[in-house]
Amino acid sequence: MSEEPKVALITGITGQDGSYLAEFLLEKGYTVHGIVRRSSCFNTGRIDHIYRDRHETGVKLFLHYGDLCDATNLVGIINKTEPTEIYNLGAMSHVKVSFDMPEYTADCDGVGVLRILDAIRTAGLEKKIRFYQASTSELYGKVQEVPQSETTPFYPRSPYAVAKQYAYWILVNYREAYGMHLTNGILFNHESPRRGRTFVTRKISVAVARIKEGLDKTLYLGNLDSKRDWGHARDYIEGMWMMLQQDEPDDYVLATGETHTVREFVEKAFKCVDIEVVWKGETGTVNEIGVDATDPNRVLVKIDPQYFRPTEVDLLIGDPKKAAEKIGWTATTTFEGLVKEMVAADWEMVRTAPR
Ligand code: NDP
Ligand code: GDR
Repeated sequence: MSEEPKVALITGITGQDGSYLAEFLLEKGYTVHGIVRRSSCFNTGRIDHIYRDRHETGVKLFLHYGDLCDATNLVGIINKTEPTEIYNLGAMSHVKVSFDMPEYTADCDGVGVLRILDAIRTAGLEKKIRFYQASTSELYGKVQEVPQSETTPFYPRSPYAVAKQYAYWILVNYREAYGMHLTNGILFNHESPRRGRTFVTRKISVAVARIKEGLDKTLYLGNLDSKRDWGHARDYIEGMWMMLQQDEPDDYVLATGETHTVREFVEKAFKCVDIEVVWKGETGTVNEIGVDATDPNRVLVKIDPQYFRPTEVDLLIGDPKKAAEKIGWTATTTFEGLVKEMVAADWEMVRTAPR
């Protein structure tokens, strides 16, 4: 008996995770549909390499204009593509920006999930589609317990996290109310050379490369003391897929189980290009400054208060036991390996860019 063809629909396909997931699913033989937003300039840089190949290789990747804020459009795309799996990765994903755009963030990241779940029901596909929601460790916000697991209480600390909490619970409600195969992946921070440049890890790796090449002098950062459980996006998108292959839908934490400060990331990243950072000034104050150990006159890092958030998430460290036991997922990339890969990629990018 031949298996039903696998068809995936990815919202947020142009983002970090969406691009890795599209590659991964195409490799597995899926037909992949992605939703892209109309923009005045190209916004498909992360997937151009697979989209272009399609003409020569017959790669089954199709793009559709759409938006999580447009219900009619979502119904149309789901009706037309009839996916067997939907990965909802689309979101206004920047925590700091969500304080500037709280209403839009609630609409896209919160109500957007309701729209897509209802679009599935409108299309009459609620028994056919398996759905993954990009939930987040930001739900844990103000520390209630460590490490954080599927049973840790939520205490969101940003408009982004509050919107994602709505998304989390509307999914659970629809799962219970309508028997749909809906899964929340509560993912801790995951990074890569494709990470957006305004997130702290990529901001650091790009700056390290530019400082090493003499193009910049100083990197401006906010809170160096917050701790994050950082993994590699490539590992985490595989976990998303593994969750949807389970007979029963459930919610899972994906994390490394290790935590590091932003300061450690900075030190390790500069170390990759043989620069040692020495910290001056009082810890945790705006006076804190990082200088080059071999040249104390060279200021590598300065604190800029504009990068602090009105409410911060101080400590994230996940407990990935359930994912390991139930679906067999574990993170494979170490913190050291992640930093090295990101710095190496950006150093190469900076070195080879036309000047
Ligand atoms: P990115 O910011 O890299 O990508 C976000 C994607 O969502 C982009 O494709 C973006 O399109 C799209 N998007 C934004 N607004 C809309 C909208 N209104 N309608 C449709 N699409 C939209 O995020 P990541 O890849 O890092 O993260 C993927 C998901 O996982 C997000 O939902 C994020 O909140 C969540 N998450 C991420 C974690 C991480 O550490 N990376 C951890 C936990 C959760 P465009 O390219 O046009 O901007
Ligand atoms: P986060 O990621 O808020 O954890 O959300 P981000 O990289 O933005 O911040 C991590 C920590 O670094 C501190 N920080 C700075 N952050 C940024 N962006 N820029 C700076 O200059 C800077 N200086 C210090 C922050 O205060 C914070 O403590 C990410 C996103 O991908 C979310 O979508 C996802 O849900 C969570 O990870 C899990």
